[in-house]
Amino acid sequence: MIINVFNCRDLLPSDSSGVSDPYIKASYFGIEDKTDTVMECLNPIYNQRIVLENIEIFDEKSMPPLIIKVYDYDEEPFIADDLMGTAIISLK
Ligand SMILES: [Ca+2]
Repeated sequence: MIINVFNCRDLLPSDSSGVSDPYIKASYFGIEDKTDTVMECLNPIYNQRIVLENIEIFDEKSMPPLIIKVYDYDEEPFIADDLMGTAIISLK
């Protein structure tokens, strides 16, 4: 599965500095990958391709949705990145 990620617009600030460090993670059937992080930006431009390999479809009628999540990268160790938003895309 190939996902072309172009950009985000008008993201909300997640850091106390008033900006975010967003990246996009796509997952399907437990297989996931992400874009690079754009530091300190609320309108990031990615123009990247996420390729999810080794996906096996057995029944097209029961295909799960594609999950796209936007995270704010944080440099603090032992603290998870902040989830900024989720899109659930039906592929049926
Ligand atoms: Ca951050």
